[in-house]
Amino acid sequence: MSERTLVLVKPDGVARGLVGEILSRIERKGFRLVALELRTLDRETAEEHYGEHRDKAFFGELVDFITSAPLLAAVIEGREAIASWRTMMGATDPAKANPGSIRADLATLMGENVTHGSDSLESASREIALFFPGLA
Ligand code: D4T
Repeated sequence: MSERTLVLVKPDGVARGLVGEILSRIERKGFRLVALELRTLDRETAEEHYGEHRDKAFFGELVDFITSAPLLAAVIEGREAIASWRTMMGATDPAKANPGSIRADLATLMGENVTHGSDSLESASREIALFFPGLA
């Protein structure tokens, strides 16, 4: 099924110059870019985006990090885009990510793991509406 998912290249990925590498993987895979924007997140949007982690010990650091510098927000579209993009990213902990995935290839730290992708149809709709309210 063709579906859309939210992709973030987090501030560590932008600062390290990995935007081109990551967009290149998305394009080579065959996904379509629907929206693309470089922006620095405000705390309110970041706290809403990571709302499910509000009670976790790492929440404050997570919000500090994601708002610390510009990130790249994108919406991509294609067959099974949500699951497929999560496979391309690899596990949240880069040390456990499958070889060939973005996090295995390009990251070492869980708190600076370069990318984000929605984890379900529901979170994809919620996150796309949060980052790109203009998209239907
Ligand atoms: P995101 O949401 O950033 O794409 O990551 P995941 O979907 O892969 O993982 P997540 O929601 O469980 O975690 C969100 C974010 O928090 C950081 N994190 C996570 C952390 O710093 N320490 C931790 O123990 C966990 C579980 C990494 C990603």
